Amino acid sequence: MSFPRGLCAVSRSARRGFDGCRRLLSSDHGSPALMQTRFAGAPRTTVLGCKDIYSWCLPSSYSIGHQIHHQTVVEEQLDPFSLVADELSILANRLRSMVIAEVPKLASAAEYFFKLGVEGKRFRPTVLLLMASALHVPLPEPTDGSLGDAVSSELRTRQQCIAEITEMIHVASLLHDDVLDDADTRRGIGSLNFVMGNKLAVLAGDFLLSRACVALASLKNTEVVSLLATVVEHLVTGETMQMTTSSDQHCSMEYYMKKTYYKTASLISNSCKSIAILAGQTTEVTVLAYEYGRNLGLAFQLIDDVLDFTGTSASLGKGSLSDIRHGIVTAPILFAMEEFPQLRTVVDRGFDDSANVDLALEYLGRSRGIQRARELAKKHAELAATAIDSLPESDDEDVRKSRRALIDLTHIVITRNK
Ligand code: GRG
Repeated sequence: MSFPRGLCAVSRSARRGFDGCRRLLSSDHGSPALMQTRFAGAPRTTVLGCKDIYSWCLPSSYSIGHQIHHQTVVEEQLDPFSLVADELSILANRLRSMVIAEVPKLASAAEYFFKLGVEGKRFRPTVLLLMASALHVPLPEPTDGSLGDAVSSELRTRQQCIAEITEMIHVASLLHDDVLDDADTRRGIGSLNFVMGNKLAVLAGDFLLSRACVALASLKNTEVVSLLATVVEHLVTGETMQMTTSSDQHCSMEYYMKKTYYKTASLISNSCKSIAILAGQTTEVTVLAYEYGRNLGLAFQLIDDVLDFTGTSASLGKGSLSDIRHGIVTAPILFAMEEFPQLRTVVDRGFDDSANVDLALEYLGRSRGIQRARELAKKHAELAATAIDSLPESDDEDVRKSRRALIDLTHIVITRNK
């Protein structure tokens, strides 16, 4: 199964015309790809030019061709991040004002990761703002002047609020995670627990979570409140699953995928779904928004787990090796174990001894573990792209551009090297 580069820009009707697309949407959070997309006999696309402007280290050949009625039209590559850049900076300012606290120590702790330059990749708000545009249904021309615009802008503000809440929940979970892991760095600077101590880091996480709750309540939508409250439960469940594994669970791919959904994919998938709910979309569309987020989140984490071994290069041992050193068994090792069952004994011994880490790396190097983890990420990226491609058609240029950007993101996620 191949994931044709640049397919994102191929118009949906053209794509349907030549692909043998089979969709089997799954309700099983953890299962690997249940959907297959086969692009048989696709006409060759000649790409004449492109632009590489991503901050996530895209391969230099990354490009897009646009296929309309057997004609190839070159399309300028748009950076998904720059598409929402203005809105992201408004969002960043609003977030800074939302986390102001009464007590100075708490204020400086809570704003720590919202300060200019330490905002992270802003992956989640970018996805959510693009999803909001991708699901935009242009209202009929208002007969009385600006009423239609006011409705649209009110909805956009509510959807931005979802992006803000999501980012606050995300940062709160990072603060707590760093305390649990006793981490000393995060986003290239000292982690908050390292700089201000565990107690303040935990309290700052609680504070962000409470501000997220207040913002969530202001939306007055019980379905969305319930979804995002469940996300917090999932974060805690995933974290607990990771720290309390039996030997069998340690070595189970199913357990790993379930934990990955809880720890990483639940937040982005349920936030995408919330964006669709606020837009008053049909159940079918909200499910597609959810599926996009779920599969993108799973692909994102699978690549994160590969990068932990390889870092920016393709060679083993070039990553931070933080997971294995913390005794966390991820997809590459699980796949390696399928090829070399004797690796299980190494895993069972734990990784306190660095000689054991080296032995596991040796098995991993001899196996197809890294490759298979990448392939699984690619499958999930394809599923995410198919979810966007399955949305009801739209003639609106901004809607189409945002959908293309969401599909481009699926490619960025699996080709990133940091
Ligand atoms: C207080 C909400 C709350 C939960 C507490 C500790 C815990 C329960 C949950 C931890 C969940 C966790 C840290 C999941 C990891 C998610 C993840 C992949 C983080 C890295 O995301 P990036 O790379 O980070 O997008 P940046 O720094 O770019 O934002």
